[in-house]
Amino acid sequence: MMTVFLRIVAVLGYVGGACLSATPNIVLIVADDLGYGDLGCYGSTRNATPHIDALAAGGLRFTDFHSAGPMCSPTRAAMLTGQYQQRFGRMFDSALSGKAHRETGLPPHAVTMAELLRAKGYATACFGKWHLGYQAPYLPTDHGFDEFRGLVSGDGDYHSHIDRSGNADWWHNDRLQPETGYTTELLTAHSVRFIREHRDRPFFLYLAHLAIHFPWQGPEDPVHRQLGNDYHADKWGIIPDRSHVAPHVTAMVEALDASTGRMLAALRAHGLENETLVVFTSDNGGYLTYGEDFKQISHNGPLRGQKTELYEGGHRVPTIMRWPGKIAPGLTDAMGHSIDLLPTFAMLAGIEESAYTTDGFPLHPVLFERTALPERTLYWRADNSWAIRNGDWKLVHEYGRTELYHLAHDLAESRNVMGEHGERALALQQAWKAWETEVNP
Ligand SMILES: [Ca+2]
Repeated sequence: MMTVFLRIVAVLGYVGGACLSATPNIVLIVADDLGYGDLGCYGSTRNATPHIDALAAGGLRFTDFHSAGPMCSPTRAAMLTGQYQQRFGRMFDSALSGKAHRETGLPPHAVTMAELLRAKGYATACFGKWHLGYQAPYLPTDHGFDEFRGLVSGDGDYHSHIDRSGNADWWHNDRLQPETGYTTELLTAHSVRFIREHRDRPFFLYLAHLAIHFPWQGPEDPVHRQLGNDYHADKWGIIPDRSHVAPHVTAMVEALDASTGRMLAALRAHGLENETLVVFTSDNGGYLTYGEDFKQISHNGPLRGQKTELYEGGHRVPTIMRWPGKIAPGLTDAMGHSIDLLPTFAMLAGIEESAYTTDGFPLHPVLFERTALPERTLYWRADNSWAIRNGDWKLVHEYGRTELYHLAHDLAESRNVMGEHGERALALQQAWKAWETEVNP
């Protein structure tokens, strides 16, 4: 009875006024390090991504969507909690390290979207890379997920599932449980199985791919890591031509695309397409190069910079949302952000606003009415780098320099207009400082 009730209950409190007839299943697919230009629908001519392109053709494709950080852990903390990750401490400015952060993680008091949705009757699962804590009480099963399969560290061998420190890193809930197979395919198989098992009730599936994070290993590339060896100085995989990493990454992107195709086919096979919101995004921008050697890795389209940087290439990410019959297909230049997903999902599930706090906006006006979001300012901080965005203006502090860009005229952040707009830059800098003072715990 509960299930039936949840399926037919109207979504209340929707600001736009349109009445959505049912609470959808939610499938959140997060690629890792996937650049703004790595998909066909975002202009890639190198990678064939027909399934993700089809998802985009049937949904809404964002051109101005941002990850909360230019690295893995920061964005994940923000996305799952709907709050700036800085509220949970300085360690979320960067990636959680398997050496320095083994005893800590996303704090137990943080309320995640999985906890909120589970309390509303959703079955919840996380399949993939966690990277928000290495042990209890920081694991997915401590944060609202009924089921977890995958890895807790930031990277693992795609075949042997050994982490950078030489530890086994493949889990079932709160225990290590090895499985055989290529990471992207294993995660997909669990996801397809989960959809089948929960086809008759609302579910929330967080498919947090490791792809296309290093080690750069396509399905046909060899095993790289063995138990007990340290790979901190050799973490990238077996790359015979370091100046041309592209073939390995393309194979990874195309496996990711095949995975997406299987997910969409599973939804279709169970008749769930029209009752499922599918969100596809990335946790940060792609690497173009790494160190002196590794070149031709990802593409960030026309954007400047790459993963770890606060230029657009570090945090503007491909993002698609599809819900047939509810979200009209098309393109939007609305400015979205990782922190918007939690309030969006919460509103769709009819969760009371008093149940959570968020720094984000529900994306309902964009998704269902194609009207503008309220004006707002977005903030980033990554150790010594920071950025602030208001409208088309972006002030970015990177490599010790502070620069002002007008993104509508200069998406590539090539012409610093600080000299012509000093007062604006100063106002943005003050706003960023006020934000930083406010978020620090
Ligand atoms: Ca990442």
